Amino acid sequence: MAQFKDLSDFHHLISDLFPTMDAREAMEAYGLNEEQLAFYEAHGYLSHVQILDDHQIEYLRKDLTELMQSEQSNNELFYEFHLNESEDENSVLFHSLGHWRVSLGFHDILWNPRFVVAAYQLLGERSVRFWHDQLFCKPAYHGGVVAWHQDYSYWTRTIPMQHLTCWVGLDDARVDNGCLHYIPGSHKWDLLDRTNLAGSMDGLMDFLSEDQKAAFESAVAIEMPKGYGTFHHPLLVHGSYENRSHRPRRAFVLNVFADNTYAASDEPLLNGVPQVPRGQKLEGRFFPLLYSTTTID
Ligand SMILES: O=C(O)CCC(=O)C(=O)O
Repeated sequence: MAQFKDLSDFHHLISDLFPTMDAREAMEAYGLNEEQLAFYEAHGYLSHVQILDDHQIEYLRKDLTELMQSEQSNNELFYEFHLNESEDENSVLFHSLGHWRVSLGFHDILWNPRFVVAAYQLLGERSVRFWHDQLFCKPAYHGGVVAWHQDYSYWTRTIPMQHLTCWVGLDDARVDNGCLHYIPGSHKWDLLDRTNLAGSMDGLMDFLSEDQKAAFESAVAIEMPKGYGTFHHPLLVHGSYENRSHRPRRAFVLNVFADNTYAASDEPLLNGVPQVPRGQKLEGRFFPLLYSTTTID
């Protein structure tokens, strides 16, 4: 893993892990088709989009191993670092934010053409700006849950709601190792209260109507090969169960919003990031533009 001091200084690919392409070439090579876009619109998610090849998976796995060392808990470049967010040693959930500043691979993944092109299209062909990254890793046998939630319930400090999440597995994701589950169509629900992310699966149930509870009977398990990504809407309800298998379930998440998103609070938006006054546009060092419409006109 590269030992740069703070990779947020660089708003472009640094390594040769991903190909350098202009916006048009990237769209021609990796653009989503009409059917995929219509599926996202109807269901609130789009899964099975290839994001990484085998070499890129191996590279990111090596970086991940170093990022998960306990010494990293002293690294102030992370926005958050939890060796076990659940606080129960029998159900471990490693969770971090801000590792794009620390690791070359997790920095460059933000500019991966396969990712940025899909994000641009799913945001309704609007320029894509980085919000933050996340790692969610569950060790074999005792990996913890991620409670049912809507992402935007944690993000109301940024407006308007024009956000998008991409989850990518670094292991094959299956029901037995705690893959993501979605409630299709829940992106059309109103914003619900936020719950504790780790610990218990069902905190959200207290806030749901009977019809909404019934929708959980149609939950979909997102089983995907490693290196594939699933995109979801900021209101889509999702969560994941324990890892009961002998395999780890390692994943990273990229959270973006359309350009022209603003701070809705005077509180710091992310730990260690200078405060952005309420009403000011999110841009600059910590919120780089990843794919711009102007470059493909
Ligand atoms: O990795 C998981 O199990 C949960 C991920 C998640 O909540 C998200 O992608 O928003």
